[in-house]
Amino acid sequence: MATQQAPARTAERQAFYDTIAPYNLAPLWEKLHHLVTPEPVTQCRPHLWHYDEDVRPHLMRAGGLISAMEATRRVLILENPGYAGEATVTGSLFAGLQLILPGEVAPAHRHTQSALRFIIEGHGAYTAVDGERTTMQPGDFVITPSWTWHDHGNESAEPMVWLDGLDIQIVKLLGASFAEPGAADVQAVTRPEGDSFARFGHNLLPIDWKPEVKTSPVFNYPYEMSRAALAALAKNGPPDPYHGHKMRYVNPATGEWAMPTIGTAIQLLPQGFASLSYRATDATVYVCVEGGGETRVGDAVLNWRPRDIFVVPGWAAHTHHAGAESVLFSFSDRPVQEKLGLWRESRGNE
Ligand code: 1HN
Repeated sequence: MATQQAPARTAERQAFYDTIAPYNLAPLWEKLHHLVTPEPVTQCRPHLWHYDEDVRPHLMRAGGLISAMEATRRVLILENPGYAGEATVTGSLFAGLQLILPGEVAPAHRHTQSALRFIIEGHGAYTAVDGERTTMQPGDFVITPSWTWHDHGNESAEPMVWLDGLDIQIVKLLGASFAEPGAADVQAVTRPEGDSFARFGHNLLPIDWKPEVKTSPVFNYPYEMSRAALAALAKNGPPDPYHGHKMRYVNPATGEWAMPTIGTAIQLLPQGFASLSYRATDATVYVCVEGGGETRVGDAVLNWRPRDIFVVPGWAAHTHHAGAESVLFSFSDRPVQEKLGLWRESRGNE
């Protein structure tokens, strides 16, 4: 059987390691057990942010300190305590909360990182993607595909806050980050609002259209529609014992995940529902949209209420318990793991 511990570091061996270090050489047998572990080992910690108490007041304070224009994006990073200083919520994904105040514009730019927005509060701000605007409502899931021009603006009378999820660490690992500012702060509108949804969001596709990119051509999945689907499922049959009523957001052109690097899902947990223990290799970020309950991950108990955000590390067995009928939105790097043949799950004591 392969050894799980490094061999003894004798004085003679250490002298050898010191001799070869200047040549940029190192002994694998000192590192092997860290590099190839029998099971996933992660720095990612279970963690929960209570939005109303622990995030919102600070976010509003940031609103008085810097404008969206000066900041480019006024975002407070949700940093996993296991990745202090690394601006990341899991090993692969970024999460942050973005505030845009009435009258503000977050200027146009584009980057190879893909972004998702999940709307937390406010009504009526827009995001524009490659010439089309969409007005955002709480619970909407909005996509900014890789390398598309995007700007945000708030023409409503209230602050607007959304959760940003980006594949920053994935793009960094692969050395594929490119970014550029737009020629103008606000990009020209070239198509009326709702145009993409009319073409791609009704179980119909334009007759001769073929997808040219890997991201869904639908860029706003309205909460109203996802919620209606969940309500029907909850009425029509029993919940899955591990997931409740859980649906993934789909690219209607391919049947794939809506985004190539970030998998997104929405689930309804009936009142009193207690899930059976489950784990999968994709660390997952959840947002409570409605209801309230708790998620147990090892010794950690994460108590969630609407607008709270929490993280379940990869390969950590966990259970959800819903006090009230609850809706959770979630995202992870599952599509990447699946494409690479790495994704695994395990139910109960498997
Ligand atoms: C970004 O460009 C946006 O476009 C949001 O709204 C969050 C976090 C890190 C890097 C770029 C946006 C971001 C970001």
